[in-house]
Amino acid sequence: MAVFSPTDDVAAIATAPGAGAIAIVRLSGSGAFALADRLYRGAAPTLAQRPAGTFAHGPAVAPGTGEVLDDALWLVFRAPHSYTGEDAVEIQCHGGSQPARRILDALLAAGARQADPGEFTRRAFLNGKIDLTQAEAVLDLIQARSERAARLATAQLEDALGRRIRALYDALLAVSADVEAMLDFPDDELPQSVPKEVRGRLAAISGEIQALLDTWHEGHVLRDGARVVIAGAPNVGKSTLLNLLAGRDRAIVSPHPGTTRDTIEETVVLNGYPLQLVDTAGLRDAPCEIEQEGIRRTRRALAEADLCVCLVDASQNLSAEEKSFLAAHDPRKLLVLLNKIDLGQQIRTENLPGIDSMAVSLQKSPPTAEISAKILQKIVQKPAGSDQEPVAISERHRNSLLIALDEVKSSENRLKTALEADFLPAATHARAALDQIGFIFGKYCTEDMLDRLFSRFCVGK
Ligand SMILES: Nc1nc2c(ncn2[C@@H]2O[C@H](COP(=O)(O)OP(=O)(O)OP(=O)(O)O)[C@@H](O)[C@H]2O)c(=O)[nH]1
Ligand SMILES: [Mg+2]
Repeated sequence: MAVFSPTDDVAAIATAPGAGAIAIVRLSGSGAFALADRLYRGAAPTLAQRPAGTFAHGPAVAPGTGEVLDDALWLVFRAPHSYTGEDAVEIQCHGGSQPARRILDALLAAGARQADPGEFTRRAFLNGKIDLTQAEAVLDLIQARSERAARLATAQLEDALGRRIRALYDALLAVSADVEAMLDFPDDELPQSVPKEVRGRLAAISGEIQALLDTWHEGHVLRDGARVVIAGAPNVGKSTLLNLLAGRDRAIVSPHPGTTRDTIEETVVLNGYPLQLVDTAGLRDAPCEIEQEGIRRTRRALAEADLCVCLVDASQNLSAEEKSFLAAHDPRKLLVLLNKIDLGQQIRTENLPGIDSMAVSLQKSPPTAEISAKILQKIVQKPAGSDQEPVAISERHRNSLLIALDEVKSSENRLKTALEADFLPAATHARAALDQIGFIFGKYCTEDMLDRLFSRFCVGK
C-alpha cells in the first residue's frame, strides 16, 4: 500500500473568493523558490537566498511581459519547517478577485501546477508532518459550526486522538506478536497463564476501543449537526418551543389548532452544539388537504430525526393517537414535554414509564436551560468524565473501530480455550484489528482513501 509522494510544484489561492483586505497565494514544492523568484521584483537577495521564516516586500510581475501584477509580501518557508514539509512561499497580495488570480496564473504559466483540493494538507501528511487524524482535524476546524466543535478540532489537531490511536496500535502490535510467539511453543510447554494474560490485555484494548466509540455521538452532532424534530398534536405548544430555543419569533403561535402547516427549520447552537430544529404540523386526522400534506411532511421529518421532542398538553388526558405515537417511538430517540401544567396536570412523568419526560409550562415559566440540557443529553450521549478528554471520533474512525472491536473480541474468545489450534485464528484476528487501527491514523492507507478524504477540502488548504 505504498503511497508515492508527488514531486511537482503546486500553487493555489488559499483565501476565500470575494472582496477582502488581503489574499494569499500558496506555492509548495522543491522548485518553489526558483518559481517565485521569476515573479519577484523586490530588492535583493532573491527569495531562494533568504533564510527561512523571513519575508520580503516587492512587486510581483508577469515573467513574460514584466507587467506589474501587484505589490506583495513574500513569506519564505524552508523544508521541513513548513506546513507541507517542503520549500514553500506564500504571497500576500491585495484582496478581491483579480490580484491573487493574476499572480496564480503567472505561477502556473511559469511551470507550477494548480493544486488539487486539500493537496497542501495531503503533502503535509505524506511528508510525515501530521497523521491522518490531524489532517481530518484541519477540515473539522475549517467547517466547525460552534465553539465546542472548534475546540475539539483543535485538540485533534494537537494530536489528542492520534496519541490514543497510536497507543492502541502499539498495545495491539505487542499482543499480536505475543500471540504469534505462542504458536512457536512446542506442545504442552506453554504455561497456562500465558493465554490468560494475553486475554486480559485484549480485554483492556476492547475497553479502550469502546471508550473511543462512545465519543462518536458527540462527534456526529458537532460535525454533522443533529436533527431535532418537534412533534405532537395540534395546539400543544410546538411552535412556542421552537421560538423559545431559537431565541426569536420564528414560527407563528396562535390558539387555533392547525396553525403550523409546513415544516419550519431553524439552525440553533445549544451549549456549543449545532442543531437543526424542525417545527412540524400537528398530528391529527385533518380534513383539509393542505394540512394532510403538512402531516405527511411531519412523518418524513420524524423518520430522519436524531431526536423527537414530543409535546403533549398535560392539562388533558392523553388521546388514543398520542398513546400509540409514544408506544411506537424508540424511547432512546424520544423526549416528552408535558406542557401547559399551569392549566392543571393530568399527566405526570410517572405515567410514562420508560420514557424521558419533563413537566413544563412553556408559556408561564419556560425552563429553557433545562430543556436544552435534556435535549443535548439525549443526542450527544456523552460518556461520563469525557469533559477532560477532548476527543470525539468521526464516522470514518467509527467504522474502523467497530471492525477492530469485533476482531479483538474474536481473538479474545479464541484464547479462552487455551487450545493450540485456536492460537493461529487468534493471531489472525489480532492482526486484522491492527490493520483497522492503522487505517485510522494513516499507518496504512490507499490512494483511493486519501482521494476520498482530501476531496472534501477546499483548494489551497
Ligand atoms: N396556558 C398555556 N398556554 C400555552 C403554553 N404553551 C403554549 N401555549 C399556548 O398554546 C397555544 C398553541 O401554541 P403553539 O405553540 O402555536 O402550538 P402548536 O403545537 O405549534 O400548534 P399547531 O401549530 O397548531 O399544531 C398558543 O396560544 C400558546 O400561547 C403553556 O405552557 N401554557
Ligand atoms: Mg405550530
